[in-house]
Amino acid sequence: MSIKKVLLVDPPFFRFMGERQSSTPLGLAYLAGALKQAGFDVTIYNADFEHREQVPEANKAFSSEVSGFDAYRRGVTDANHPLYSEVVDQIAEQAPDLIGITVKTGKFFVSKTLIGLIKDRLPDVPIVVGGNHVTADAEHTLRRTRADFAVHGEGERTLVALAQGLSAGDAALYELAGLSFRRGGELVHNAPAEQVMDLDEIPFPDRDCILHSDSMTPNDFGNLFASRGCPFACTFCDSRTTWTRRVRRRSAANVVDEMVQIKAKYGTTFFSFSDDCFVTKLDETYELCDEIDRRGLSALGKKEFRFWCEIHPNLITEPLVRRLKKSGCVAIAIGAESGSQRTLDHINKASSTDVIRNAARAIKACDVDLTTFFMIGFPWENEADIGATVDFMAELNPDSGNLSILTPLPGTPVYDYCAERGLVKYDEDFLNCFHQRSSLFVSDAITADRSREIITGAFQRVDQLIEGNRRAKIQRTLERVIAADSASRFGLKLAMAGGLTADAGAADGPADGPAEGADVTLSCDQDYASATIDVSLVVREGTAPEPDLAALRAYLSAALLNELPQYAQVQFAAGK
Ligand code: B12
Ligand code: SF4
Repeated sequence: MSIKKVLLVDPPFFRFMGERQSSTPLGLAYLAGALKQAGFDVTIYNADFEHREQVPEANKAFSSEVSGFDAYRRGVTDANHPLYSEVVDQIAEQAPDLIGITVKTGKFFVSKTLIGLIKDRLPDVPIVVGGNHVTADAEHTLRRTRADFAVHGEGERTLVALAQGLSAGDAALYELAGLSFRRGGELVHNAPAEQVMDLDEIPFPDRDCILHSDSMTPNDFGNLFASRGCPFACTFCDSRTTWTRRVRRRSAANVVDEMVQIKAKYGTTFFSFSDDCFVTKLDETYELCDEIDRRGLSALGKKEFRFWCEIHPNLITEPLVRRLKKSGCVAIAIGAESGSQRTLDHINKASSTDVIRNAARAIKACDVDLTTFFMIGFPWENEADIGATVDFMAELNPDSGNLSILTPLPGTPVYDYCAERGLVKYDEDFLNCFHQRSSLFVSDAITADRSREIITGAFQRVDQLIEGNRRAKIQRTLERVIAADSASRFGLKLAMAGGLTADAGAADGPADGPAEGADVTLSCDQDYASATIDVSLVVREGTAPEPDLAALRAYLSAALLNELPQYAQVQFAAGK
């Protein structure tokens, strides 16, 4: 069989909820880079990206995810759902010789149905699966789906060797490390593949071959990895199943080469380091910062270049944050996980609420945005633990953050803990593998009905907290922008009319500003993922001469976006 064209597919998930996932599927892009280097023609199809309509990005208001998840569960289990036929049509249209599908545990059921439908339509095209779920349990994946091959662990080398072996009809492919396959009625699992020790040897992820990439925004291309692996061992986390606790790091030059390439090709301004633990050794982090500076990226200013990363709280200090900020870091995420010290100990976070508090303080002290990740619903937790977690999140007062419900992932110690107590059903519960829903709540101490109340209340509180902080930040920024116009260039004095409101129409009542001039009122809608700042300008009666409002609008818009480049636009209320 001659293999020329390989199609790599990320199955839909958020689209069943009426949302979409538009960022680069990085694992597939890495595989595409390696396959292209070996001479194959490759296309990536992110079937979770609705490219035709403006549907919301995933991960917006948490309280709305709960209802979206019900739609997902109904859709996923219905093989006649129109989304499946659309995806299979797209796949068939590509006429691939080999199909690779990435399978996370939460996408297991979608993948299973999809593979069945592809096999019905394209019975002669071999299907290989890989990804986190396959690495955790290749046996289960092959047994429960109609895939022909499974690649476990790091995929680049094994997939290239498999495609070459299939193309050449070489029986030696069945000896490939990292491969599982069917032989007669049996499943065969070869030994794990060696990891690539020098990550610089791996070609850059190929983002050019993503289908519908012309509908992606420049920043959808900005997710990247500077390292693989995390030295910590949190008991709920599945990262080490694929990457192990040994950290391998790309050279600073190699990482920045990729950033420069992404920026030049796609106009990306915001880069998101998805590393499990962006900082492990300080000297390596500083080397990366130096390289970013040396190549002129940080000098571009945050409107043109900025980045985000996640760091373990134990490693955060003010000098580190200041150094990162100097090189363009505008936001740092910490896996705070819990406000209950007994839960932190139980999950082996190797940290304490005091350490986490200090890490949050250090980030805020440097005026870098703080993102916090918290989890509730561990099997041993009671209402007091959950309350302590939501209170702790409120105390840290992050600029953005996630509250997740524990989903036990197969292969993790927390999964084993739950399994021993009969709290999870293997396979069946993979349908519930989503951190923002209440359908699988494994706490022993809390009833299902009560858990739903707790989760709804907690999500609402988190939404309010984050939305409130977002508004406060925009208001502080506008106040700074207004104060900076000390020369009153526009022939009138500006004043904030009251606080930032949620309603664009609220600009009518003059506040305590000057008798002449303009009141500026800001609003932002309640959408968690809002990318627009609404501004109202109300010029006080009797203000003379008539101010140049067009110039004023242009000034406010440019100044706000310069300070808050994450907002797509500043828009002025009609007629103002
Ligand atoms: C960024 C990220 C996200 C982003 C994804 C954005 C995007 N465009 O991809 C978002 C926020 C959407 C996300 C969502 C979720 N995520 Co997530 N995510 C990650 C994170 C941090 C990085 C992913 C990544 O880019 N990895 C880098 C690439 C290079 O690795 P890779 O994809 O695994 O691919 C390699 C191999 O696995 C293999 N491979 C992968 N696919 C294939 C396919 C074939 C054919 C072959 C041969 C090989 C192969 O080869 C690749 C190259 O070596 C990982 C943690 C991590 N360190 O990986 C968690 C992780 C993948 N997420 C996880 C989870 C649980 C979730 C959620 C369920 C959380 C939730 N909200 O409920 C959802 C799932 C949504 C869904 N159903 O898909 C778990 C998955 C565990 C599991 N067993 O499935 C991880 C491992 C986190 C963890 N520490 O436990 N996530
Ligand atoms: S620090 Fe993060 S990536 Fe590392 S084990 Fe803990 S949760 Fe996983």
